[in-house]
Amino acid sequence: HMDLDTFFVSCERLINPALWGKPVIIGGKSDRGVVASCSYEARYFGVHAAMPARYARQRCPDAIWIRGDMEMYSQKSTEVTEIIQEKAPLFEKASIDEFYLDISGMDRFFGSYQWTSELQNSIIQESGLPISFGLSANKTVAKIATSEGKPNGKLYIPQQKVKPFLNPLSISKIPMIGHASQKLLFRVGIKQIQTLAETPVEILEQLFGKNGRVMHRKANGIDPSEVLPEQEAKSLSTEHTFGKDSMDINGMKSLLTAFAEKLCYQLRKQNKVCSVVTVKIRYNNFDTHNRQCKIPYSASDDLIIERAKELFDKIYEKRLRIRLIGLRLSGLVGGGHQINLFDDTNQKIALLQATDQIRNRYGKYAIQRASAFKPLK
Ligand code: TTP
Ligand code: MG
Repeated sequence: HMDLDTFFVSCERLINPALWGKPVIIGGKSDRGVVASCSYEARYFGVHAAMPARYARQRCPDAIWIRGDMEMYSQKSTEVTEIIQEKAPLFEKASIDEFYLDISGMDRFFGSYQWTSELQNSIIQESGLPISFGLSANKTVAKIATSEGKPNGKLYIPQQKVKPFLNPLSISKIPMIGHASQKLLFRVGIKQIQTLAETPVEILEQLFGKNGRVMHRKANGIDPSEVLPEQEAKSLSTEHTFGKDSMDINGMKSLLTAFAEKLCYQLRKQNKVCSVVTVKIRYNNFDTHNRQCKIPYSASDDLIIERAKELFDKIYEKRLRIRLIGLRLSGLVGGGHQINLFDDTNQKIALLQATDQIRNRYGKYAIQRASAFKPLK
């Protein structure tokens, strides 16, 4: 597993070396903003990713704030991806700045640790960005090793060291354990990975359903999931043909709302953001019209719902009956977790995360905006 160090900050330092050695925060500084990425000098004061700007300002008043430039970051991300692609036999891009590589077999020729160290050096030399790696027997342990070794880390955990490595760590280090699961586990007295590993799996199943079993396995250093080479989707779309042609404008907008919610959820699940929104209308005479607009990179429902409705207003010719309506999100790039945009407020992000968690657990239609529910006339 490889992950770039303080990725957005490191990109900014490339174009402005004066930022080296200083506390730097990427994100919106206003009361509504959040921290997207921060340098270690800022972390020293307790600043961390996803922290509301208000708190970050209090903790580190001297930090240098930069609003961020997604365009540049995704370009640098592509540059690093290309270096890895050229050298690695099989890799998966897991987010804007992290990669899983399956290098089984390389050890016979080079020794895996040496091979990965050389790749790390090439990335640093060629892209100018610092990157850390964790090398181990599976994805989960490798990812945890990366974060333990950061920054400029290179940590190798051979199979026989996996348990001793994991045991003393906090359960929060296991990638699937988010804030809510952590709270629940803390409440029943499970804080260390070792305790989690020794908890009977039935108890975890009672608490977390099927996920409990996976969690238990991961705590024991077991993760059979494979490195999946990228099958890059260029766009996400959905459309619906009506049983009966309609000219109900509010009903159409409600449907577009439901489409946008569904697609944005898919985007966030894939750690992606989009930059183009397209609405498609087919009238009952089969005339088909598309209209698209560019947006700043986003996976946020609010913005995309708003744009979709505006596009609909622009292309819909009143009193014509509609046979089909569709929504497409394109211009996709890896977006780095769930928070991509500097305009999202804490409450909005918390709301998206909470609804995503409900969907992850109970299915993608478990929760929807009421405005996505207007029956079509
Ligand atoms: P991370 O790899 O989690 O963070 P990082 O690269 O800044 O720091 P680290 O050295 O610990 O890896 O995320 C990669 C980028 O994704 C990060 O630079 C900014 C973006 N991001 C957000 O926009 N919001 C978030 O909440 C997080 C965690 C990351
Ligand atoms: Mg990173």
